[in-house]
Amino acid sequence: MNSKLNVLVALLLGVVSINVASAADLVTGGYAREFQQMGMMKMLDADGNHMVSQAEFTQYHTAVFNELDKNHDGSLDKSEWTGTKSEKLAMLGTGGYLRELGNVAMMDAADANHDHVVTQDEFLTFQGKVFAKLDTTGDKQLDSQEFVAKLVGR
Ligand SMILES: [Ca+2]
Ligand SMILES: [Ca+2]
Ligand SMILES: [Ca+2]
Repeated sequence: MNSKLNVLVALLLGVVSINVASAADLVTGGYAREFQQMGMMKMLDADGNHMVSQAEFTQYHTAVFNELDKNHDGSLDKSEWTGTKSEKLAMLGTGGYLRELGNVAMMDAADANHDHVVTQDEFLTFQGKVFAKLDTTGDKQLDSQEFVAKLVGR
């Protein structure tokens, strides 16, 4: 009886966690809100043509990664992810954006193999998914409408 109950509880918990995972969006609502701003788009649009190309998106996030990676070992641990941001990094994004990026929930989202560090590869792959989700026309360019389009469901 007891073990049956345990199995039932485990099943229920399993169902709940699966539901949470499948309903979860790529990024947190706070991150989407702070990232999808025209001010942020300007920072990503390196050549100033009012479009953010996939190359610009990757270049930007490579720069962010390099600034987060304080000990330059090619991966971000929790203290680097959530820690105080360098002055150079503060130039790369708004305070709101950097605060939301520094959330543990965002680190978990980017940490594809769940080893509690985010490698540059994981970070850029994750950001590539964000780009793909925003690039609804699939032309590897984000115009301002795509950039601010609803990224998080609900
Ligand atoms: Ca551009
Ligand atoms: Ca590091
Ligand atoms: Ca990892």
